[in-house]
Amino acid sequence: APTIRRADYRPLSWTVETVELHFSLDPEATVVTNRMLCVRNPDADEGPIRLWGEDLERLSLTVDGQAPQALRESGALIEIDADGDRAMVEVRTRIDPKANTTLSGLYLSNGGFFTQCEAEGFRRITCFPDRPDVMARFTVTLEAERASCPVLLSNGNLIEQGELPDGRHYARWEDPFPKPSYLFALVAADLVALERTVRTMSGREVLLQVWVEAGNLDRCGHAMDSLVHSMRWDEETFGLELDLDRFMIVAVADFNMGAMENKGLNIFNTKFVLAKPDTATDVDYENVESVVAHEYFHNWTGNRVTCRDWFQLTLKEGLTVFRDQQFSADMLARAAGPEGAASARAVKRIDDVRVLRAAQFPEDAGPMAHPIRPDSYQEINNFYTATVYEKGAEVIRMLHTLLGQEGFRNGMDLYFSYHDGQAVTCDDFVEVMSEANNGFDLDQFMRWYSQAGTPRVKASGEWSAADGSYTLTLAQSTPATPGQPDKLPLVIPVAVALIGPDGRDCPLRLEGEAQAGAATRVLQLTEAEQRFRFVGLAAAPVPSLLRGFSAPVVLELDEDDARLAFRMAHDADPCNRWDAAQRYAERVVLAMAADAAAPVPDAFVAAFRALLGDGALDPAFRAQALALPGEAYLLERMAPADPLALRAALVRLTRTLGERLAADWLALLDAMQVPGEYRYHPADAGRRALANLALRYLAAAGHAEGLARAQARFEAATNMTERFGALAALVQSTDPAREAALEAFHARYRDDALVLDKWFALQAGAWRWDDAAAPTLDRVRALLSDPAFSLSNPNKVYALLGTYFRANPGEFHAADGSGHAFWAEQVIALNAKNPQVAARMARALESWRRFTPALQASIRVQLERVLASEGLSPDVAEVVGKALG
Ligand code: DPP
Ligand code: ZN
Repeated sequence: APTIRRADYRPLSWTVETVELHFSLDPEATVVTNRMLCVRNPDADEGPIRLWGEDLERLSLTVDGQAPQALRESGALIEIDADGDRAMVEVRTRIDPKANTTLSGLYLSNGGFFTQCEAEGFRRITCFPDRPDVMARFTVTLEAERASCPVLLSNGNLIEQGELPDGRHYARWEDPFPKPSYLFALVAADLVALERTVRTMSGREVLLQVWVEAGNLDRCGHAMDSLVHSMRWDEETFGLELDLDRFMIVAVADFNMGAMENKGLNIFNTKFVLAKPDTATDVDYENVESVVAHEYFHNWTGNRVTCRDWFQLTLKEGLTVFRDQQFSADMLARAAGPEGAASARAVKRIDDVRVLRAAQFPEDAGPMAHPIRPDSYQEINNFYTATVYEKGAEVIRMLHTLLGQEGFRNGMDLYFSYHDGQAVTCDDFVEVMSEANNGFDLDQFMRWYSQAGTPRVKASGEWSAADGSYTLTLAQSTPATPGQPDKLPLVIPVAVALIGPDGRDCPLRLEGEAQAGAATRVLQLTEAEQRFRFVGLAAAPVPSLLRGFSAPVVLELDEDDARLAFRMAHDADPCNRWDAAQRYAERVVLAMAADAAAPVPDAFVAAFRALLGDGALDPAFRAQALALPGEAYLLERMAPADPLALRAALVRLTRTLGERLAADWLALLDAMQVPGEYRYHPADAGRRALANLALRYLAAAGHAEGLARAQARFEAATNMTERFGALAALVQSTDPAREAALEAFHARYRDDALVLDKWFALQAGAWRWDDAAAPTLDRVRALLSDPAFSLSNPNKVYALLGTYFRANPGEFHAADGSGHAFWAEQVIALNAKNPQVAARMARALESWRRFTPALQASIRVQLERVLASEGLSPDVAEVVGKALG
C-alpha cells in the first residue's frame, strides 16, 4: 500500500456545503442517493471535484443534472471536472450491508442496520470528499421495513416521519451543525430506549436516550447516569454545554472499537453501555462511565472543533482522553469524600499509568513507533494507537501542569473562540494555549508532537553533609526509533520531593531562593542535563521523583532494596509509593527469571506484608500496590525478552507470596467483606478488588482454606465482581474444582454474550502451573468451535484470541512455536473478514526482535507466512511489513 505523508496535505479544490442523503434500506441491496452541493474552495488551488468511493456499485452520477464533462477514476479516487463555483452532484450507489463483514461503513448486526464511518467508512456508503476538513450540513432520510426496523435514527433532530406502502416507513433527520463525514451515523433496528430529560446550564431542556435491544433495558441506568454526570462536569469544568435538543447513545453487539462520537448519535459497543450487578464487574462499571464521558466530551473536542487531517488525530483523542481521565478522577474523588479524595485520584492515576506502561511503552519501542502526531501511515486505522490516545493524553496533561488549571482553562476558552466550527491542527491548539498564557513559550514543547520513543530520565543525587545541600542531576535522552535516529531534548516536567529520614517530606529550597516552598515542586528539565541544588537540609534525603507520574518517561534512578522498601512505606505520593512497590517487584521477578534458583528475598516479602496489613491505606490503593507489574511491561524491561522464564518466575513469586503471607491474606479477606446490597461505589469496589486479589494469591499457592473460600464466594456471590473474582482465582489454580466452576458459570450465563466474553477471556489467559498440564492453546483451539464463539464478532475475537496473544505470553510463546503458527492461521482467517480486527491481532508479534533467538526464528517464519498470504489487507500488510522491515 502507498504511504500517505503529513507533509503532502493540500486543501481540496472543492468542498461540500450541504448533503442530502436518502437511504432505501435493504439487507442485501440498499440504495443510497446522495445530493451534495459542492462549492469551490477559495483557499485552494484550481482543480477538479474529488470524491472517494470504495466497494460501491455506482448506479448513477450527475453534475447539475447532467452527465459530468469529464470523470477520471483511480483506485478509490474519482475526479470530476466542473465549471463555476457551485455544482450539485448527485450520486446513487447500491451497497450490500449483509456482505459487509468489515464493520466499516453500513453493516448489519442482529438484523439491524448500523454504521461506523471513522476514519474512512463513509466512502463505503457513498462517493464523497471523505476527509475531516470537509464540513457539511447533513439531512438524512431513512426508509426501511417497519417490522424489522421500527426505530430509524440519524444525527441531529427528527424533523419528519411517516408510513410508506408495503410495510415500510421513513424518518427524516437534520443536523444543524456542519460536520465531517466521519461523524455521520444511522441506525435502523428494533430497539427500545431509556429516556431522561435534563436541563442544561443555560436552562434548555434536552432529551437523552440510551437505545438497546428490548431485553437489555434493565442494564442502561448506569450509562444514563454517566451521561448526565458527564454533561454536568463539562459545564462546570469547561463551561461547555450540550448543543443539541437530543442526544442518543445506541448499543450494538458487533463493533470494531469501543464507541464512536457521531454527532448526537453515539454508537457504542454493548460492552461499554450495558451494566447491571449480576453481569458487570466494578471495572466494567468504571469503563462504562469513562467511555460514555469520552464520547460525550468529543462533542466539543472533536466534533465542534475537528481535525484538519488524520495525522492530527491526537488533537481530538489525546485531549479527550485527558478530559475523560480528569472526569473519572473527579467522580472518584467526589464519591470518596474529602478524606479519601487524594487517594482516590491517585488510584485512577495509577490505573492510567499501568495502561501507558503496558501498551504504549512497548509500542514506542517497537517497529510501529510513531510520534503522537505521525508523519506517515499506510492505513489510518492502524493509528488509533496507545501513542495517539494515551501518550497524547500525557502530553496534554503536561501542558496542564505547565500552565496550571486556570491557564489551561483560558487556553481552552480561546481554542473554542477561535476555532469553533473548524478543522484544525495540533499546532493551532498549542498556539492558543501559548497565546492565552501571555505567550508562554511552547516551541520546544512541540517536540512531543514530532518525536517518537519513550524518553529516559536518569537521575542521580549528591548529598553534602558539610553544607546541608543535595544536588540532583537530571539527564534526558530518547532512544532512536524507526526513521528517527537522533532526538532533541524535550520539555519534561519532573515533580520532585525530598523525603527526610523520618519519612516526611522536607520543605524545598533551591539555591538562591529566600525561603523554602512547598514539599513537592515541578522542575522543568529542558536540556540534555541539568543540575538542581537544594539547600537547608538537615540530613541526607531520599528523592521521590516524577511524582504523580508527571511525564511519560522511564525514570532511571539507582535505588537499593532498602531505599525502595523505605519509599514503599513512606513516600507521601501514592503514585510513587505504588511505583516503589512496582520497582521492587520488578527487580525481584527479573532476578528470579534470570536465575531459576534465586530465592524470593525476605525483605521483599516483609515490605509487601507491611503494605498488605496497613489498614490506614485505602483498599483500592492496596489492591494496586499488591498487584505485581504486568507481564507485558516486564517483558519490555527484559533483554532479551524471555516470556517462558518470566512466566516461571511470576508463577513462583505469586505462589511464594501466597504461601508466606497466607494468614495475612485470609485476615484481609475477612476485613474486606462488603455488607449489604451491591452498589457501584469506589469504596466498595476497592474492598472487593483487594479481596479478589487475596483470593488469587491464596489460590495460586494452592492454599486449602483459600481455595475453599474462593469456592464458597463463587457460589454465594450476589454480584459479578465477586463471582468472577472467585472464579478467576479458581481458574488460576491447579485445583480440579476449577472445571466445575467454569461449567457452572457457563450454565448460568449461556445466553449472555458479554458475560461469555469474560468466560472466553478467562480460559485464554489461564496459566499452566506445571509442565504436565495441557497447554492453554488446546483450550483456545477447542473454544474456537464453541457455539457462542464467532470470528465475525470483534468482542469474541478480542476475548479469546486477543487475550491469548496479548495477555498470556508465557503460553503464547511456547517453545515449540505452536502458538505462533496458530497466530498466523488466525490472522489470515481474520484478514479475509475484518482487516481492522486482523491488524490488531497481528500487532501481537510486532516486538519479536526483542525475544530470545529461538523465539525470533519461530516468529519470523510465521510473520513471513502471513506477509506472503493471498489477499492481504493494507491494514495487516502494514503491521507485518513494518515488523519484518
Ligand atoms: N473516535 C473514537 C473514539 O476514540 C474511536 N473511533 O472515541
Ligand atoms: Zn475518542
